[in-house]
Amino acid sequence: MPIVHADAAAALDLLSHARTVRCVCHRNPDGDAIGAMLGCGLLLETYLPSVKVTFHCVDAIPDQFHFLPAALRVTKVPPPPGAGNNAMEKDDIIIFFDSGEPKLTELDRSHPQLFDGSVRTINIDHHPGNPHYGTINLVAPDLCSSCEVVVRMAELLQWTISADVATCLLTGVYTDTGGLLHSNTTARVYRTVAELLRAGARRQSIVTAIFRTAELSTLRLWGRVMEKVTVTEEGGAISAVTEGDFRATGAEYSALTGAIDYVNAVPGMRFSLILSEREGKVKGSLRTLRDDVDVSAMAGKFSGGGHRKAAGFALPGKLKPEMRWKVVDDDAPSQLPTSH
Ligand SMILES: [Mn+2]
Repeated sequence: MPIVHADAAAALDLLSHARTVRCVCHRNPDGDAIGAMLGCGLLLETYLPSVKVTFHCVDAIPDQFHFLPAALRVTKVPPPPGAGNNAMEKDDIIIFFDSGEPKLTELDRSHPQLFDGSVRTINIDHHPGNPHYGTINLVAPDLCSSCEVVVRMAELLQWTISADVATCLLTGVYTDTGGLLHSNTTARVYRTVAELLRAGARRQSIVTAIFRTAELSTLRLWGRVMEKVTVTEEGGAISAVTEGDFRATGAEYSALTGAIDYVNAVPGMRFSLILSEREGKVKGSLRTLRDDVDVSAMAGKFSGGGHRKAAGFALPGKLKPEMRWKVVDDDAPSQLPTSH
């Protein structure tokens, strides 16, 4: 369902009666989660000046996004609703950004009141499986990013986007489309980009920070990923990163983001996969360039999910390498017995 004027008006009605609006994005925040949260929060500060806006995420904002306006205002979890000096007030409103399901905020256990209807919430997202857990849901799976949802909301409310807000929102459009390269880059996305540039979005700062800057430790981690790519009989390009690789290179887990697009570049593959060990879990990131392969269904077999062309899963355990060797004799008419 596309977002219509009534949705934006209902959100505005809720927000304009709030004392504090607490903006929350998902764990391991990416450019879209951060950009949508900051961009929307800054818009609210302009158009609803009597409302106090705060920003929250369970995980720290990665350094590469610190150039965004208000990035340094993001704090950890919001106070729980209920009694006490710093408690969340009953007229506080929560806005969730880019969180396809409650558990991605990691507040579902510590703050269950945010999901059982006792606190009023707005759910701004673009993931297809979003179960509409908010009091008001601005969920548009046809849009490339949550940032594009915020652009749409501003359009419907006839709010003008400032250069600062445009910079936040263009960041999410860029990161969720892989720099306007993924298949979700529709004609509409180019129009959104044009609007944000016209509003003064600092495109070069985004390109430099997101696509043209990499820590030495990241490059070394990526080196290990590329070196270990193998190709399976099922047409998968697969690589793996162990805790040892993270330790030896000094790279953070988040440094792996983006490496999958290079593994996915091996010609003729049906899909690509990077497995990574993280604190007793193995995370899998899946990509495909093909229309006849659905990697979200593959991820689903391991209790994961995502989109048809980009998906992921996490399993408890660690990685164990397996080497296979085959003996062949070039001169012999038939193959020798195979040994593993
Ligand atoms: Mn997103």
